[in-house]
Amino acid sequence: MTVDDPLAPHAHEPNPLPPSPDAGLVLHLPDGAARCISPAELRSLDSVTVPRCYIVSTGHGTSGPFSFTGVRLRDFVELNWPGAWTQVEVVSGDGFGTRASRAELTVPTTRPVLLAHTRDRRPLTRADGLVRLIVPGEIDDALRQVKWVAHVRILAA
Ligand SMILES: Nc1nc2c(c(=O)[nH]1)N[C@H]1C(S)=C(S)[C@@H](COP(=O)(O)O)O[C@H]1N2
Ligand SMILES: [Mo]
Repeated sequence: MTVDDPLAPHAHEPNPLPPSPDAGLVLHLPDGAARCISPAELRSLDSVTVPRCYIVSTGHGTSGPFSFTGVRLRDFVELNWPGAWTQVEVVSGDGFGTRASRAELTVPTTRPVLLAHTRDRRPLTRADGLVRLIVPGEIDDALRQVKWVAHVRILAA
């Protein structure tokens, strides 16, 4: 693991600026195939809304509550990869990321992990973080609330 690894522990200092104007993301499948997903395509999928989400920014205070709407990460994975999988890596264009295990993503909950495109019923702007990973269960800091998701990688082992 190097210091440039986006999945390594990160600083708490949030980057306020989008790394690029383009909000498309690339989905990487376990067989090596990759596919571009536009925000429009994401918006066309079944969505869920999770109310009362907070972004707990260490050193910058907490913002929220927000209601985030988006596609459950679990649904997104299963829609695109019907085979076996063990975890998902979600990485931004500015080198910030997190991973979630299949166990975490498939536990029954009304507050699932989302690929969010909408906040408080308004489309997220690129500056807001479009597309943004929302992990409602993370309530002590915001290190998994990945803005500007650029890569979603499904891992099978
Ligand atoms: N892509 C990306 N996502 C990120 C960060 C970042 O630097 N880059 N910072 C994280 C941290 S440390 C915080 S506190 C929140 C800040 O989110 P906000 O800008 O919506 O307040 O974003 C998180 N997600
Ligand atoms: Mo933070």
